[in-house]
Amino acid sequence: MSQYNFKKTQDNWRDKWFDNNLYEAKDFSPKPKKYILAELPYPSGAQLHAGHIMRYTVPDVYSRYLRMKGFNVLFPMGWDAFGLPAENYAIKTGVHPEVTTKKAIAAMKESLKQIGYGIDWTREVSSADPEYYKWTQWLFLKFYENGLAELKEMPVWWDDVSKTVLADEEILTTKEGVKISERGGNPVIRRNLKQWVLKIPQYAEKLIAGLETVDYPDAIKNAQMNWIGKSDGANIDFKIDQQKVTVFTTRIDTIYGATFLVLSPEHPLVDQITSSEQSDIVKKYQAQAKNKSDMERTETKDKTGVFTGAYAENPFSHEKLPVWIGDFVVMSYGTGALMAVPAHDARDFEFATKFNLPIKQVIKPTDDTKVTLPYSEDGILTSSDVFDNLTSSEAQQKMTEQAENQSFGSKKTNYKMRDWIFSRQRYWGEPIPLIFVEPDGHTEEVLDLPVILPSVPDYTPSSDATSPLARNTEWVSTKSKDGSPAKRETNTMPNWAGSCWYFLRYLDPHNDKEFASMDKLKYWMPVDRYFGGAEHTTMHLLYSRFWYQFFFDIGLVPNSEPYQWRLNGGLLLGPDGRKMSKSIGNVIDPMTIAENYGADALRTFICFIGPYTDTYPYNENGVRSCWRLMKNIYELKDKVTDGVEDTNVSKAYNKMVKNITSMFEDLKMNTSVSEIMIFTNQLKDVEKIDSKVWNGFLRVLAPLAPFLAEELWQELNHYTEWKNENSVHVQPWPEFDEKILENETITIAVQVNGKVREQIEITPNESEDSVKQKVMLNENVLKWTQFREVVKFIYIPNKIVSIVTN
Ligand code: ANZ
Repeated sequence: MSQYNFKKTQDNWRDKWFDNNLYEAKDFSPKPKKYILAELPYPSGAQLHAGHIMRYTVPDVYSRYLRMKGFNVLFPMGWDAFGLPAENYAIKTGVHPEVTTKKAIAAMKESLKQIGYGIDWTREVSSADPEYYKWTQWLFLKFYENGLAELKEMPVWWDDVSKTVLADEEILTTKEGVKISERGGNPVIRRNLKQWVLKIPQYAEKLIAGLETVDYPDAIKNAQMNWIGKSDGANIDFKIDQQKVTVFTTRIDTIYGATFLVLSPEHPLVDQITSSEQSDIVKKYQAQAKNKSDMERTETKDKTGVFTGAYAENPFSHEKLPVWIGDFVVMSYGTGALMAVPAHDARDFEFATKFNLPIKQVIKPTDDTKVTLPYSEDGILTSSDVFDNLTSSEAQQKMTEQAENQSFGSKKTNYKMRDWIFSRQRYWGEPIPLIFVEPDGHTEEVLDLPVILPSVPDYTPSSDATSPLARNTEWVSTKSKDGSPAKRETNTMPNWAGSCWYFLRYLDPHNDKEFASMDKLKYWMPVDRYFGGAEHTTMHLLYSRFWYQFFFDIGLVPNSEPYQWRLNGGLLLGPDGRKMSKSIGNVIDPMTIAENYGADALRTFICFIGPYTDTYPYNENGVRSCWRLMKNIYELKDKVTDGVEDTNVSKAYNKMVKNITSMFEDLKMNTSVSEIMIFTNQLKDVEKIDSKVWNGFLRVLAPLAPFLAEELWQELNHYTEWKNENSVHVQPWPEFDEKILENETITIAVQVNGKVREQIEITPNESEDSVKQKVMLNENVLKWTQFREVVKFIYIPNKIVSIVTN
């Protein structure tokens, strides 16, 4: 008997699969298509890590299953090769990012092959490849041409260690309240800089509406909605002498309860309205506010502010309200000014209490319950003149109408979502394909794409907020279309750029005329299943939806949502149940597991530990038992022979195929491994295994343990020479015989008045009527029911019958 040798098994087949493009997806195949996408990795220098294995194993099993089900499956992979991780790694090691990235890509690709992921490598793309980023630049210019990319002076997060600008969503707050960069954990500060922004807020409504049409878990939809942060309300003008200040409110119904206004310290009116007595104190306060971020200002519990000395007139009540400035009001939201209604808003309440300002209730609950202020619910208006007794929503409508009729206000919708800062002062990214033409510095597009990232020797960040590319004066000076001297934009695009559209390039990776042909886009899009990490719920997933929606609007893609379906995967924790971390020393290297136990055991283990979405600790015993499972299966092969009919095995086989089919459909790879284990044990108990059963079993095993299944399949069929069409991985998925399962019986208990009186045999899923008939005519049951009235007959399908008589 030969021994299970996973290494030999892997070496036998891996190269044959990949050298012969076994997993190649065919454009325009008449088979129905399935586009299965898993987020592409950063080749950041290290090898494949546990996170990658968690991300890719279940999608790979699923793609393999679909391929066998007869779909034309596309399961591609590429490299998100630009960006900080690769650059930081290069800086750390002193080797150029181009070199380190290429090396990392080669190593990771090799690992992905080792694990046996059925990837179509003919479509491999790398975002740092000029043939790829040429199109990233071209697509950026589409935004620019359509007014959605703009150079804007704005306060940005500045990471002073990495010397770069970061977007809001790349910032974390520590327990101590310190703001740090998500990648690298460096402290960040606010700085005003000129930046390219993409105007994603213009797509807020489309991003909201699109969520209705896609199949994402509610948690993802909600997170995106919160990120977009839509607020319906009104802008209302308050007069301050000859000036007017506009406030944004979502609760115009509370306007009779407004007792003061608060302006952001940066509000342009502050200097004009501040009285001379208050001037010093206002200036001092403004200077203090400057050093805080918007987030710090809105999140802090302790409200601060100062009085400007000015008064504003409430356009409804005509009361004069004191005007304050306070840093909890941010200039970047709404109009940078609010009417404070302390009775109905918690922040205003805190402010009013602290500074002893009046609190006036104007909303009461619909019933007569007593309320404690601040009361922030909707209700019935009171102390609001002609609007008394209206409901909040009636009042909102009427008051907005009046404001519009009398021209002191209008309906307004605001979004929390900000312009997306799209430039970085770093080297390792796509050059922004624009030039500034002298003498006035107006921007002009570079038409000759790609703008190649020059290979500079020194790519360390600069401390003056310019990109390292700015030091390369030869590259920076160029000429405009008409020959005028011009300077290149030296900022590069952020990490996110390449991943906004990579899934489109997979569809036509070698096209040098277009980013992808419309015919191919029409055939493959949208993505049927998109697997990724929870950390990408609001950034990558929103950004790429925005790009795609915009491309749809300008006719570049065939539909308006890129991903039909999305699932976020969980994490693999260290054996101690904590997040893997080098500093704790609990990092598990998947390649070491694969070396010790084989890729099939590793894959099966990752499937077995639980549902895709959950997070689990690594467990060496679990891997070992999956290795044992592989070994047990391998050893069964010597029992295989033709023509051994065994009804029990046949039933078990059909049941196993049926269960695993529905489990794979539902992505329950964890329970499918249990099914394989149960069935393997059953086969261990029989003397001979029918070759037809074995044939079907190997096909079911193939997605989970592709190497072992291939080895045994080739042996079963006595193939001597490799041919793609002989691979187990392109065989049809086995059918199961429902009839055999129907004949299977299960035994269930029959209780009469709480006591078990009989066991009867039924077939699974037998109808209740039929079960009832069997039960009521059963001799032993009749003993307890005859001549009595049956008041209840309860049948819990496939479990128990319970009869109650009087
Ligand atoms: C009066 C009022 C009464 C408000 C009330 C709320 C409750 P969301 O829902 O987040 O959009 N606000 C307006 N501009 C602001 C700014 N620049 N910085 C901080 N706060 C600002 O919040 C809208 C509400 O936040 C607005 O409605 C305003 O307070 C405040 F019972 O107006 B409200």
